[in-house]
Amino acid sequence: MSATSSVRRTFSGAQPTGQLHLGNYLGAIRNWVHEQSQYESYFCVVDLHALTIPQDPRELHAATLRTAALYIASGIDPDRATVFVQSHVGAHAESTWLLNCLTPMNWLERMIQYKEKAVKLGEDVNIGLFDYPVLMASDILLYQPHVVPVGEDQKQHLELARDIARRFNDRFGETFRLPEPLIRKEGARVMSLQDGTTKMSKSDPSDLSRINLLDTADDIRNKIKRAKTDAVLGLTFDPARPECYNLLTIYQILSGESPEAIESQFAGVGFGKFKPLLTEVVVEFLKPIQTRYREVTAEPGHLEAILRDGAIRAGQVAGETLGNVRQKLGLLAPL
Ligand code: ATP
Ligand code: LTN
Repeated sequence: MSATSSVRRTFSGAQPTGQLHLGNYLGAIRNWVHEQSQYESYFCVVDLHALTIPQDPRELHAATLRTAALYIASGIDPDRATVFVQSHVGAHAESTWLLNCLTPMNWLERMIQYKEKAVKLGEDVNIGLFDYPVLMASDILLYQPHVVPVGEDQKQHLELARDIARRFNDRFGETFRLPEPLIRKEGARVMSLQDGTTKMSKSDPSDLSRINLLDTADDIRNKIKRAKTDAVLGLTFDPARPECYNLLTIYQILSGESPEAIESQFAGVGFGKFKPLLTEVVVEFLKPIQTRYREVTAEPGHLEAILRDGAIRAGQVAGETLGNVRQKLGLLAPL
């Protein structure tokens, strides 16, 4: 498939670390579900990215299957979209080496996610963490996608992928399509329940900071009860009240009500009244996802078959682009 093909494609992925949370769902996965009907879609469990921070091997193995199952449970239809595991398609790692040799160090030194994670990890920073965005660029560019649906935090990485693609095309001739980020404003940045100024994240050490898609009703009740709030009476979408803004936004997206209706409903109310209602909305929203998750994982071999099939389909597309890249670079074809 060349960059000029008329097939509209989308590609995205999430790391199998911990389990997916409401931020992942609202910022990314729910958009994938929407996109799959309009695009030829590739959704990847990016296990090689997870290795950039120390992982327990058994947990990584379990989290890879869990993440794939959660894609399906969230509404990704494996008959429409290709669901696969990154490390099952060797082209991702090979292409990363090739693109590494074109990417200036200082492009990577500017990456905010690297800088933030490096500070947290101290001495544990490895080259993979630094190189993370080039692996991500490979993931994307190999599939020639038109759009890449992600949360706000990934915008800079997408710009880098475009820069790498542009540089390759300039030097070696038109090869990669420059993908557009697809960042839906609503839900693009769901914040931690413990701090309305930092994003909800799988790697936050406090589980109270996030609502996981597989949390029980009791977990959810407890987390929302203990969520940080302010002392102002009356709930509003006021960016100066980050915790209030975040909880109302979650309520708004999950309930489907308009911001105006929500503000008027909660104008004279405090968090004590609001929190049980939010709990109910979240619990009800997650129920069908959790039921579907149990179904997907109950049938032995079902998920494995989806991933096996996905890797074959993904491998064909990625292999074609990689072959083209190798040829453009002047690498001798295998004899
Ligand atoms: P980690 O904390 O381990 O880096 P993460 O929670 O950021 O993980 P990823 O697997 O890196 O999750 O992200 C998967 C997708 O979810 C990406 O498209 C990312 O932009 C999106 N995403 C992650 N966190 C949020 C959030 N808080 N709000 C909206 N979107 C998010
Ligand atoms: N870095 C992304 C995960 C990711 C991704 C991708 C997203 C890896 N490769 C390709 C979109 C397209 C993150 O969410 N942390």
